Amino acid sequence: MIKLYGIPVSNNVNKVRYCLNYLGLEYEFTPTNPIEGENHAEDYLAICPTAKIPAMSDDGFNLFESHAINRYLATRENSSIYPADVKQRAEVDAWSDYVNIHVAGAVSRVVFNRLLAPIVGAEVDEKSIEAGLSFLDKQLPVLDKQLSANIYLAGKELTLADIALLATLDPCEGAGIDLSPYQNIIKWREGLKVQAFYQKCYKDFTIFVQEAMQQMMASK
Ligand SMILES: N[C@@H](CCC(=O)N[C@@H](CS)C(=O)NCC(=O)O)C(=O)O
Repeated sequence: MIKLYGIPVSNNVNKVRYCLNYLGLEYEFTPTNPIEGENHAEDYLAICPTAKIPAMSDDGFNLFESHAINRYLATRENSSIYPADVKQRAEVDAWSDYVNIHVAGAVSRVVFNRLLAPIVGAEVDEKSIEAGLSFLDKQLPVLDKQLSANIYLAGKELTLADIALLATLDPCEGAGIDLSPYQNIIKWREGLKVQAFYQKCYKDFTIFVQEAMQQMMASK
């Protein structure tokens, strides 16, 4: 049985949940909450030496990093969301890396400061929000252009690159990141958000944050 470690408020964790759902794989969700320091417990570090969420265990095979986990799962299932053809696969990797390196980091800056800092009692860094937003102003048009010429990021088929971007953009509304100038992204996103793999575990990000805050208050 596959075990997934993390909390649903993390879009990196949800990236793996969307993939598991898309592949139709059963899994056990094992709550591991960094806000409570559970990611530094000895038994978790044995699974995930980086102390990040998500991590996965597949009958004793342990793996961390959401993109590596998704590539493993799709390859294990022989799924076209991570194509076997070497060139198609490389294109999926290129778009996934772009999302992971250039988009996710900028979204995280805004999300952390606008939504999570109050929960963990960190100081809000307005400069970091500004830097994140101005970086997104440069990256989102690239994605919008790609989606004006293609149904999905890497062409005609849905791939891991789409799952990565979908999860990365989940907190945008809650964090006040305006996607309205990017109509191709909006259309692509609407088409994916109605699908079963997404509906099965999606919850409005602001509700996740409110719940996390309530839990924190209750445990104090
Ligand atoms: N590149 C990693 C990022 C993982 C990551 O940063 N996870 C955050 C939650 S979204 C985390 O574990 N934060 C807790 C910490 O750094 O202590 C991935 O894609 O899995």
